[in-house]
Amino acid sequence: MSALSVEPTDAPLTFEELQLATRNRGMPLEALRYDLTPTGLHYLLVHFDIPALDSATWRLRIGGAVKRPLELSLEDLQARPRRTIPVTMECAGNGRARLQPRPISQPWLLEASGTAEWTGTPLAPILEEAGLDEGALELVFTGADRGVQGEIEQDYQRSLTIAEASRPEVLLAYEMNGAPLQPQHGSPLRLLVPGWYGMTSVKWLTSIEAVTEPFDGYQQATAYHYQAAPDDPGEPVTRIRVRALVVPPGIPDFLTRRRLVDRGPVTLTGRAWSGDGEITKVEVGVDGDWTPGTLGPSVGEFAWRSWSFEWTAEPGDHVLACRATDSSGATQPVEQPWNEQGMGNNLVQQVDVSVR
Ligand SMILES: Nc1nc2c(c(=O)[nH]1)N[C@H]1C(S)=C(S)[C@@H](COP(=O)(O)O)O[C@H]1N2
Ligand SMILES: [Mo]
Repeated sequence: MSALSVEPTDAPLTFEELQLATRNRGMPLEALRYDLTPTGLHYLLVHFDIPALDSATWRLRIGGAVKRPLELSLEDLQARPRRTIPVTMECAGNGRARLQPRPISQPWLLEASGTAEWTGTPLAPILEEAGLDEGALELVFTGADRGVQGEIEQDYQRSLTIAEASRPEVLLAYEMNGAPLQPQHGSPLRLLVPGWYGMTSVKWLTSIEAVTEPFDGYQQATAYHYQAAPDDPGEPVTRIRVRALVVPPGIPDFLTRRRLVDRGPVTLTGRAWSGDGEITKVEVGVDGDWTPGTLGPSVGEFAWRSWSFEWTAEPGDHVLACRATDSSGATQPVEQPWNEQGMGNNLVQQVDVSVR
C-alpha cells in the first residue's frame, strides 16, 4: 500500500501543500552562517497539532516488557545526569518539492534542517533502571499529538531497536539552545536521536513502551520508506544522507530569488553534514566544473561542518552547485533519487547567479 493518498504530480503546488508549508517553517539558507541555529530560525515539522501540555502535571511513563515500570516528572528527569550535544537535524522529506513528479506532502525545498544544542539526560541508564525483559525487541515512543494520516487515526509514534535506543548520544531532551523546549519543538520533553532523520526524534513524549514484536504503527511501517513504486514496501528511512548547502551569495531578486553578485572575488561558504560519518570533502561546481573547497571545523560529532570556496565571479549568468562526501564514501547524486514518498532527496543544490 502506498503511504500517499494522492498521486505524485508535475502540476502546480496544491492548496493542501500550501497549508502545510505555512505551518512548517524552513531555515532560511542565510542562517547556515550560524554554528548553532537560533531557535526561531530552526526548521519545524508538526504532523498534526501542537498539543497542550502542562510541564507541571506532565509525566513520562516507561512500561511494557520491563521489570520495573517507571513514571517520571520533568523534575525527576532534570535531576538525572545532564548532557548537552550539538546536533544537526534534518527532515527526511527535505528536497521533496524539487522532485519530478512531486510527491504530495510538506513541500520542502532545501530548508528543512538546523543545528541546535540539545540538553537532556541519556536514555540508556533509564532503560537499565526499568530492566528490559529478555524478549524486549524495540521501544515504542509515543507523542501527545494525535491525528489522521493514511486514513488511520493515530498518536504520533515511532520505534527504535533496543541497540539503537541505547546508544550513548540518544537523549531525552528538555532544553534547546540553553532554554526550555518551546511548544513547537516538543515541550516539555522530546526524544533526540542524533544522526537519524528528524521523524525519529519524537516530540511531546509521553510514553516509552518496550515491545516483543516489531512495531507496525503507521509512521514506522508505512510512512518513512524508500518506495520505488506504490506497491513496493521499500526500505525504512533511517540515518541522514550526506548533504552540503551553500549560503546563496550576493543579494536576491525578491520574487525569483535569483542571486545578483558583483564581479571579482567572492568567498562562498556553507555547511555539510551526514548521519553516516564525518564529512571528508565538499566540492563546488561552477557551471558544471567541480573543484574541492576548504573544510572548516565540525560543530560536533553529530553536527554540520563549515566549508568555504574562493570564487572569482566573471560577468554573466552562472549556476553554482555544491556536493559533499562522507567517510562512508557516500556522495550526493546529480540526478534525483526519486521515490514515492519523496524521502532523502539529497540531490545537489543549484543556485542561479547573475554576475554584474
Ligand atoms: N510527536 C511528534 N514528534 C515529531 C513530529 C511530529 O509531528 N509529532 N515530527 C517529526 C519530524 S517528521 C521531524 S522532521 C522532527 C522535526 O523537529 P523540529 O520541529 O523540532 O525541527 O520532529 C519529529 N518528531
Ligand atoms: Mo520530518
